[in-house]
Amino acid sequence: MFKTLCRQYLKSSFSRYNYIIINSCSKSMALTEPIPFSKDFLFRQMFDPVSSTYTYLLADINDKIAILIDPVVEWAERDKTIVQQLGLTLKYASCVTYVCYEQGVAFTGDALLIRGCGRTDFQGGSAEVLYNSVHSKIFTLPANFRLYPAHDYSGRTVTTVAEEKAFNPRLSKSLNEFVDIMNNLNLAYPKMIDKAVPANKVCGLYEVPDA
Ligand SMILES: N[C@@H](CCC(=O)N[C@@H](CS)C(=O)NCC(=O)O)C(=O)O
Ligand SMILES: [Fe+2]
Repeated sequence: MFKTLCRQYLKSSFSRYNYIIINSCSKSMALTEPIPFSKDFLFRQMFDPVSSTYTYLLADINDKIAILIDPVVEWAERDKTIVQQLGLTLKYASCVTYVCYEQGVAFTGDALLIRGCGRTDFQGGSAEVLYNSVHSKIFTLPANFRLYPAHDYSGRTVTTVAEEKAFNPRLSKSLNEFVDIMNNLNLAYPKMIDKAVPANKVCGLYEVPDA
């Protein structure tokens, strides 16, 4: 039996989406049947090309209550316009790992990225804590849960628990191997870190221009 897998990729030039449609007839461990979104669930994925950040708008279309996950302050006007035009009431905006069981999705923030993970070399970062948190909180979710990260640097938009357990080149390894990988990434000092870490420590409520 042929099943169709359709996945959206975002070109970071900000201008084009490519869709890859593959007919798959072989049994693969990583292919899972997604839990469909319920009819009253509104879902939007927005993108900031400067920091490669995804911002998610989720809403209940019956009571029109909305939440924003991983908002980027430079795009507050864009998000405000969408919320207003759709007649939604924004209840909450935050950078969190959030699991929505009913829709079969989890938003993984900087912890788990598609085939990657957030770096742990900032002040207070710990590879061991990250590994244990992903393994106990994300990898224990049902295999077909879709995962939406806070960033992707290669235009990928979504993954699944099954895919990351099988193919994540860091988090599928043992704890010791993971710590070793994370301690030897030798990443450049991030451009916006001196702004981002103090802001994150106060949940982003930092030098926010008055609305
Ligand atoms: N190259 C980017 C990196 C930004 C960065 O460090 N991002 C965090 C998430 S906010 C991260 O963990 N990125 C993963 C990575 O760069 O591998 C920059 O310099 O701005
Ligand atoms: Fe981030």
